[in-house]
Amino acid sequence: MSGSRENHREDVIGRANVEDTPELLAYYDELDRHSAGALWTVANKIEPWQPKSQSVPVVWRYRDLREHVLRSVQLVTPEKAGRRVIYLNNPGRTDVSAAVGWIYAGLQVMNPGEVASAHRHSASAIRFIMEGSGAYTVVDGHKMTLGANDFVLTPNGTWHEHGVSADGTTCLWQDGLDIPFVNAMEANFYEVHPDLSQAVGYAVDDMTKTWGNAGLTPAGQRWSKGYSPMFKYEWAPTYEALGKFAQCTDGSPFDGVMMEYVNPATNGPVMQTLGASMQMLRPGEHTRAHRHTGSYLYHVAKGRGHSIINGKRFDWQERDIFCVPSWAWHEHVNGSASDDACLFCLNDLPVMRALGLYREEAFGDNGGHQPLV
Ligand code: GTQ
Repeated sequence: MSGSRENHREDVIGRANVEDTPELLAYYDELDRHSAGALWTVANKIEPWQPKSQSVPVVWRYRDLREHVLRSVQLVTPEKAGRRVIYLNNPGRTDVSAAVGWIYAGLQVMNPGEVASAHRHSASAIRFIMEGSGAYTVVDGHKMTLGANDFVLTPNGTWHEHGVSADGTTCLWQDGLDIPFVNAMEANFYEVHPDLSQAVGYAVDDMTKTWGNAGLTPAGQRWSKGYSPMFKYEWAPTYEALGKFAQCTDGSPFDGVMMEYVNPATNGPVMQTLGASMQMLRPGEHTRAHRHTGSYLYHVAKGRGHSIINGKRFDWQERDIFCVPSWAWHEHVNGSASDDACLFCLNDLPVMRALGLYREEAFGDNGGHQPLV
């Protein structure tokens, strides 16, 4: 028995609507034995009217999770664990270890002087620093130093290792990767560096010093790889840019003052599969609801507030992480009347856009706000 055929009966002309009979059930069993099936038993499921995300909206509260992440320091070493990470397991996506949709996320902790061995894989990653000092990542021989709300790219195929310098403090950060997506594509390779670590071959932070200058790129240098040469994006210039943009825009009715991190060589997304943005919700701002295809994983970089996702309220504060599944209605509220709130977002929009799957819709009723359920 295929088991999936009881999920859907819709009395709509043009949609599958075949009653089970003993003869048909026997026929389905026969097909099953031949590793085949009748399309009308699954058609309404595999071709929904609109996207049906298996992910559920979740807030991972840092004040609840932090102590559990820190406990892992007593329990395992980076050498034994490879990566000392507690991953965010969306209740609807435990089968693929995703935080939302096809995006994986985890919280990693590292003590001063520790380093995780160098490796590379087909999955692309970002590492977004939450707390601590002395964090660094080496990407293909380029060493990037990292502070809170900075993030570094470790694009697919690049050797990378994470560490915390001996004079630093315990660091916690969020990893975000496209592991579930690359696995779904059945294209994931993984390799440990033969020396377990790589030599640093360039001036520290060179890729950001070279490519991260607003409106300027290095004369005569070309960059043709599919990911951004600016391996690290820092918080201070990001926040400054949002502040400047806010002076001359009303912002998006759905997202406030929002800017996308780009590959300075192309103005495209930072990596081929993962995009990132930072948005500022001004004091008291309450955005209008909309929905779009693509999965969003938000990290509260600053402030506090709440989001209403598919009619349910989710409160958040600094360092919390929450997700908006594909095609879920969502609107954001800054909970402070005097200070701004900033949301970092990791998403799969580059995939949606590249494949022609991006679609967006505004919530029309009720002044653009969802009724709470
Ligand atoms: O740093 O490359 O959280 O490969 C999970 C898998 C981080 C990494 C994770 C990984 C990484």
